[in-house]
Amino acid sequence: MNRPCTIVIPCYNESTRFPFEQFTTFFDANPAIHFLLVNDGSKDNTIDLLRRASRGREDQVGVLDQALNGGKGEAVRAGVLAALPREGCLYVGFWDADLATPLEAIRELTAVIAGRPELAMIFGARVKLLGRQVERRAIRHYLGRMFATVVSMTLRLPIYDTQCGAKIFRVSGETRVLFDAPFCTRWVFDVEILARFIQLRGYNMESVQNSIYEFPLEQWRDVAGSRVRPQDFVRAFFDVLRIYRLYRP
Ligand SMILES: Nc1nc2c(ncn2[C@@H]2O[C@H](COP(=O)(O)OP(=O)(O)O)[C@@H](O)[C@H]2O)c(=O)[nH]1
Ligand SMILES: [Mg+2]
Repeated sequence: MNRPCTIVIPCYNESTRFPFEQFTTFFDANPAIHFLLVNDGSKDNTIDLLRRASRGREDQVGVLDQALNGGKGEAVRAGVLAALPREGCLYVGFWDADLATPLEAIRELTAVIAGRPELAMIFGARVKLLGRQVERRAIRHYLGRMFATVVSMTLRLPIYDTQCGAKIFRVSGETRVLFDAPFCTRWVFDVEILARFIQLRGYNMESVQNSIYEFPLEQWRDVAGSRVRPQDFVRAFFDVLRIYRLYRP
């Protein structure tokens, strides 16, 4: 079967949180979407769960088992690099395992990027508009807004939401460059991808802005059991500074 899109799902210690039924139901209802479930050196039985989710549909749902825990960015990177050589792979993305963004949005994001050849990437954006269900705890909402503002000032890119765990990229020569080298930060690799893209486009911000699309999600909810701790938030600001120094012209 022709499967133009691979979605990488990074999974770390997800044994009690992984929405198994939601995933398998979606797999069967959407046989044309390829998935790669990446176990990132989990200390629990996440790998068994992932193998079980893939069983009987191995062609459509792959499992990548990383022996060591490298963090979300590295798990995503390993998954993307593994997916790129797949024949017929036109889009590659990643999605948080807790399904804070419902899987249904994969089709919406893919439809937009497919219809607009100038786009290199499309990101889910958590915008709390009337008529949409975007539920985030107030503290995370405001911290998140602050972070996004700092990032958009640092990168000089008016982006609203860098940290949403739902992103899809058009496969091209550029994609490999974006994911080739290990990320220097653990939690803000999304920002690093953007910094690499800006560098790749020769700091031509018009070209960058015309190639990225933020898609306001219909639905997003904070899922309990987040691995992000308050100190990670502080570290994230320093990480943005590091990215700035590493990638500035
Ligand atoms: N690979 C990897 N993934 C992680 C790690 N921690 C969290 N994740 C994954 O990253 C995604 C988002 O994690 P989550 O804890 O929900 O973070 P939040 O929603 O940003 O607060 C999930 O798919 C997790 O399984 C980690 O150390 N390594
Ligand atoms: Mg989460």
